[in-house]
Amino acid sequence: VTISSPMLVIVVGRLMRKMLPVSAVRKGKETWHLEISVGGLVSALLGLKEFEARWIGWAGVNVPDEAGQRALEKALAEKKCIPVFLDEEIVHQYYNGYCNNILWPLFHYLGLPQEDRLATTRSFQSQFDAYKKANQMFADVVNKYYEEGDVVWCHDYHLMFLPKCLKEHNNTMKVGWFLHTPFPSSEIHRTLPSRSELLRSVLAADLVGFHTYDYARHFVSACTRILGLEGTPEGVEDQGKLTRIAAFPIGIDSERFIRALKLPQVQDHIKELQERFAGRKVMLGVDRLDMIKGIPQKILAFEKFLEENPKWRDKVVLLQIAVPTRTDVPEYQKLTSQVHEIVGRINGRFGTLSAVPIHHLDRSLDFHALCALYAVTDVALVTSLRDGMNLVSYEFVACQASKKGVLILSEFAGAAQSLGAGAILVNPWNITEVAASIGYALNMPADERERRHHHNFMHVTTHTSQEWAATFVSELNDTIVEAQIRTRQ
Ligand code: ADQ
Repeated sequence: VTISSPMLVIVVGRLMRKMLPVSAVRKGKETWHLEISVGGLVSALLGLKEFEARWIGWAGVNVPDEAGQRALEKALAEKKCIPVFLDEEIVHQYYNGYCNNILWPLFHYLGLPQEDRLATTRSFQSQFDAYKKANQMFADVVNKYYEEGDVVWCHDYHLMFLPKCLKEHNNTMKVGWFLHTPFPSSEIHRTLPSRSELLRSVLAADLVGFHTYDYARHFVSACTRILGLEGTPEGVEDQGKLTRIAAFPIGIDSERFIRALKLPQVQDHIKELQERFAGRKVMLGVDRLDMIKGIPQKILAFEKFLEENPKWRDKVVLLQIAVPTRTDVPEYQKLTSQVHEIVGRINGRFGTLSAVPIHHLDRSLDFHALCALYAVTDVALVTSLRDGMNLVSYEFVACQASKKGVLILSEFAGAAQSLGAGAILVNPWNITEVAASIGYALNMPADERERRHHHNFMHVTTHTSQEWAATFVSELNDTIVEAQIRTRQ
């Protein structure tokens, strides 16, 4: 008799590169090209020895025909991934609409869409209906593959309705849910028309996790104020059922970065960059081009610094690497042109025939190029207006063992809770303060830099993604055992 080990079923809104393992491109009627990422969550979950992992998510492509769907299922199965097929209309209403146009901005304190209030209110219900429908489609796929003993871990704001769908079908299923974004103050959450339904569905999970204690506290207080439920230090209780709520700050696979820096091609790249920017201090920003990352605010602060410190004008360069995302959304297009406009103005103002103060790239860099950039940086600038955690700040610290550069970090990123003692914390809205911090960072004496770096490096290399995943899953298991004991008593 063969007993298979329990499966950790990881359900994500979208299977994709960076955080998640795979992206799919159709090459022919029944041929798919899959790109697999080894970074982020994938390596975190490889560390979970007692479980095998399987991924379920929307493949990010529309596959209307049966033959294409079967071929994609087959190709993904080899990578331990199972696709959920969503048609174009659902993607429009659910993924682009409710997830990215409503929940994403709201959870980052940007409020509900306001351009055309009536149209938004009217379409709100249909987007929420699509959200529920899509979550049920994810649940159907989970149910199809689920075996007793498996643990189901749902991720992010795309799947807040999933715990309820799963538990309604099978109340003994072990279900955890983790939010990668901030959970906002209950005063923000209560503006959402579907506020109660969403909270109740999340509460169907056995364990609910957030990056920081503050987000967990906001969630509990939303449950208290909106649903009238009692919040205890352990979680939220509803009609005798306790949902455990806790903070599980994510980390990175720091070893992967440290190892990469030793590779000859990365060392060569580091030397090239050092030569190219010899005589200048390097400042770095790496972000997805998203409103929440505070890119215009960062560049304006850099401009103010140059304005006030003429002697630095030819001695410092800001490299801003911004991967475009959600390029079909007008707000994101507007942001791109706004950033280009500011960069152009500043380069025109402070550049010379031989050098410009800002290099702005609208693209993603491969892993090795990114490591080399982190390693040559003197000051990293993370100015998110809100950010669940912010892994860029962790990655920078992991690559700074020799340089011991300075991290300027927004107090509105979750990472401020863990790297606050080593970083210079700033309010990104306060451009004068950020400009002053740039000056402070560039002039920081070596012993202070070392002390600050040491603090952050210790944190980043001990609070890894592997540890994060293992802690969440083991807590989920414990929660269920405790609940069983309580029921027996
Ligand atoms: P993101 O908003 O995507 O993640 P972040 O945590 O910084 O933000 O992770 C971004 C990842 O993409 C990093 O691994 C980074 O290296 C990579 N990346 C960004 N720009 C890049 C570029 N130009 N080229 C190459 N790689 C690039 C969401 C939440 C965060 C939370 C994470 C994890 O918004 O707050 O920390 O999930 O939970």
